[in-house]
Amino acid sequence: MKKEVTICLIKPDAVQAGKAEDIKNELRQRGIEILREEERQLTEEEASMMYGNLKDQTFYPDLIKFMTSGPSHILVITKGKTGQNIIKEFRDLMGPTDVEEAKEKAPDSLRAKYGKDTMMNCLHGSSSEDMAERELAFFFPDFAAPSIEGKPKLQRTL
Ligand code: YYY
Ligand code: MG
Repeated sequence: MKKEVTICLIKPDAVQAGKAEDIKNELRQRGIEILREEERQLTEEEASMMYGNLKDQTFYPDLIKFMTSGPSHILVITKGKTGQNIIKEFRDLMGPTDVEEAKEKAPDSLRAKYGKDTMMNCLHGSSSEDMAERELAFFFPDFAAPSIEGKPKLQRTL
């Protein structure tokens, strides 16, 4: 049996504001399962791995500074038996990058509810299967999905 998972990272703005538990509860309320979690401050290497595609943007240095400014909560999440479509489902649940746009177009999204602005937008979610695989290998190199109810270990589909 294969199981799709993705990385959900609660950014330093939300952790600093004491919203991490509220966000995790929102995930659980929607049937999302947290398989792993770790609280720690990202290194520059980790932040640049996540955002390497943006390194020519003017906001990039500020983004790296922000992402390494305080603790994040890094989660491996899935949903249901197969996790099917969790990468996209979580991206939809986060909502648009710009919090103002999120409030306007997706008022129930987590960024609309817990984000501050375009950079301090409370959450990161892997953008594709390739990025989910990369981020998972980077943040949780020893990750193996747990066996459930005595079934053999699940394989990751990333
Ligand atoms: O995947 P997502 O986080 O929704 O947006 P991206 O366009 O990949 O940008 C990644 C990250 O960069 C965003 O979450 C905040 C920051 N950023 C910014 O500070 N200013 C922008 N104009 C665009 C993105
Ligand atoms: Mg992105």
